Amino acid sequence: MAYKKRSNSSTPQKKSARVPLAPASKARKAPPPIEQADGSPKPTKTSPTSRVDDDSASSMLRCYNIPDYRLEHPEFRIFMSGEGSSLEYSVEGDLSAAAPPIRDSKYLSREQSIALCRWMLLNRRMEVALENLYKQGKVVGGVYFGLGQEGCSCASALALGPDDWLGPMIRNQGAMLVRGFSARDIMRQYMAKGDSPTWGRDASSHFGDWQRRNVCAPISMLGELIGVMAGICLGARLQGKNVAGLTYVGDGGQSTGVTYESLNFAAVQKLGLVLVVENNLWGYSTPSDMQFCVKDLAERAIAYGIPGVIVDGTDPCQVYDATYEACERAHRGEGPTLIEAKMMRMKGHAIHDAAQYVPAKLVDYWRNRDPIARFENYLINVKGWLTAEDNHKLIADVERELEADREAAIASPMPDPETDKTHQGVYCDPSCHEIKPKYGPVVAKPREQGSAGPKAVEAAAHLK
Ligand SMILES: Cc1ncc(C[n+]2csc(CCOP(=O)(O)OP(=O)(O)O)c2C)c(N)n1
Ligand SMILES: [Mg+2]
Repeated sequence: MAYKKRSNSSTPQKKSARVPLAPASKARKAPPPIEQADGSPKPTKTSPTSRVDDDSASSMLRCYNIPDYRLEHPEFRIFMSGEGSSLEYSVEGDLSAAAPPIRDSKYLSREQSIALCRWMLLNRRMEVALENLYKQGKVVGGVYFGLGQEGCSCASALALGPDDWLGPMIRNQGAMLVRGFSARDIMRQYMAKGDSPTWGRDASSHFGDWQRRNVCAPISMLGELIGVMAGICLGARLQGKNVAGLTYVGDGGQSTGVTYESLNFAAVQKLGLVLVVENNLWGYSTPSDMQFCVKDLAERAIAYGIPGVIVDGTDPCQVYDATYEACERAHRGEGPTLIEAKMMRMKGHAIHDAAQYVPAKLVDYWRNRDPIARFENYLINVKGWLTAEDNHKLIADVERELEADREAAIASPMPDPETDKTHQGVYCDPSCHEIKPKYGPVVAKPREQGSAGPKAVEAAAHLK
């Protein structure tokens, strides 16, 4: 059997202009005026809900704008052949193209850029250390990697303000580092140590910190975190503050029903959700070509009436700028943004998956677009913000930090069955702890005409 699928990515070699982020609704272009018999333009209605009284199809035409920050537009086709254990994928397209340059950020300073490079490096080296710990039999459960996605995780988290919230997924361990967790915390967690963030009661990256770091613990059920983050934004608004709630979903996870429901809710309520759709071309062993029919996942933003934007997920500057602008919108109370970050999952789903189904040529193509190597080169050779010597020092510093964290994590004790922490606090009761409003007393007032937020009657009902 030969399965041939449509092209994978965006339009070929179309040079994209730098376009400011604008809400899709605002970016709609009005349809060209249609002339009436007397030569005067015929009025047209563009609202999706408005009734159009004439029978002209073109009068109903609406155009949407999805800004695309990328500097290249790869075009591949994935073919599937064989069945069962002999099933394999092959790829066709221009795989010889040179990697694009890093796009200058509108916002990142020299210091921030160097810090970002360091986070990305720490993210990668920590995952190498975790892989080794797993092979030494020290990890309880599996290990998940964000290899090739470090720029996306770290740059997006760096764009958050102190009052904003992060809801990371399994591949966003870099985001957790940026938000203040240490590699030691993450390694202890994977080894289910007694002094790990969950005291050994859960493994992998299932932990957060709602008190100090504003991090919501990841949830395994794909898409569920989006509603939780929307709820956090709603809670903050009821306390008088518009915050951004950044979370992620994969190309596979974006097709879940709860993603639709949550994003629609956030859109209607104009909540500051920032959803990064990590289109890493695979959902387990299924290529993205076989998961959805839209050309770009950012297009789905149109259906929610919110802005959608495409970035190269291997370019930290593009990711930072798009996330920063989305957070700014969130702070202004203008509602959610969907950012599609295109990149490639450079390892299997988790450590147990050798990802032999991925065509080797495709891996080589994306290896050439390594976010860390390109960002280092950008800082040293393009911007002149880092000397090669400083870069060596930075790498040595990261390695030193990691080694100390790794040793401390290994030396940490396993949970003690006799201590109360091991079996307490799994279920919460009213005596356990009190969750106080973080930003101010909860208030619900009638919505002013045209402003964001729930209607008066709804607010009253919600607060009962
Ligand atoms: C609702 C739900 N369905 C199925 C799964 C099982 N599952 C875990 S990861 C995964 C694939 C996810 O692919 P994608 O969303 O593209 O994320 P990636 O792993 O590529 O980052 C699946 C199907 C799940 N965790 N939750
Ligand atoms: Mg995926």
